[in-house]
Amino acid sequence: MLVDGKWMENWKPVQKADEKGRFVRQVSSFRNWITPDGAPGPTGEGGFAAEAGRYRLYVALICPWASRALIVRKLKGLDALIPVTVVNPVLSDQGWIFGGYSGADEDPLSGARYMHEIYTRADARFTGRATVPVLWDMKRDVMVNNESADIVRMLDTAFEHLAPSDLRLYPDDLAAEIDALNRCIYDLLNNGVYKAGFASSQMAYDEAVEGVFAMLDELEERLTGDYLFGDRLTETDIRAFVTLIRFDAAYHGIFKTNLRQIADYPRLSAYMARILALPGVAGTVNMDHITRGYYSIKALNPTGIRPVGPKHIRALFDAGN
Ligand SMILES: N[C@@H](CCC(=O)N[C@@H](CS)C(=O)NCC(=O)O)C(=O)O
Repeated sequence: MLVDGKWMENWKPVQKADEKGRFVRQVSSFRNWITPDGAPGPTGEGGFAAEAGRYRLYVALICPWASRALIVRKLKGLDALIPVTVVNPVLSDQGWIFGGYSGADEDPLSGARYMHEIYTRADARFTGRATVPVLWDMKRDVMVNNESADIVRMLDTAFEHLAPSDLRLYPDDLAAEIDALNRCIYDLLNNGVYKAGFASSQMAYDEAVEGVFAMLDELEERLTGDYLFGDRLTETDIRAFVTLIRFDAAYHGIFKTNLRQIADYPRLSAYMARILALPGVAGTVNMDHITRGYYSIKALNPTGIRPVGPKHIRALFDAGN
């Protein structure tokens, strides 16, 4: 991680643990919002008006948080307005690195080698982990935001005048329910799999795995319609999807969340396939980056060997995902 703008030590996957060995994720620190006219958003400062070609999204295709921003960019038809840079799926000793892998880009802005250079460009004395996604303002040359939950929300509304869309992923009438379900899905499932994978005590692992499968069971029960809120696709579906699509291919093995697979849940499997079939979504899912990335986490898999299965995941590879 960076301390006072300097890279301090070799990259380690566990960001922080509590006294019982539970994985603790870092809180994001750049929290400005793009808005239609540059007025301040719910957090941070103003001055970030929606403009075509002004902002760049840095992502890793292995990363579920980055992927949710990427999916929303697609679904809202913002590809032409917001260019994307994809990092190498394999974390280096200095965190995310640019280029050097099929489907990974060089940094087009500053020719940076590591993602942490993007952070020190934003704040020369930055302390923390250099995470993706990052939304960068190429006009002011500053970081707008590095929290995917915020990025998802601003992409839902800020560019409406430039790219009109009927899709509203966080509609007012569902806001409270979306927030409540997001909280459970984040804690037990999205971050729950990481808590299982990076637990440093049996107790922390057991607790996390119990939460993961309790949440999956609950979602399976709930899914009587096409989406979690009936027939309307919302950001909650995108949040669930990014973990479901990685589950059998990566988490079930590398994070040991192996009580069941998504393939064992009929409704969740159909739901995942439904979202994958939405226009543009399949293009954001890169099974090679996902499996290569997770299975190269040295602390969990020192040899870096990628498993050949499970078999049903091969179909996703073969479909070009
Ligand atoms: N709160 C952030 C979390 C992002 C995050 O943890 N990203 C991981 C990849 S999945 C990362 O970049 N980790 C690099 C590191 O911790 O050094 C968000 O949702 O945007």
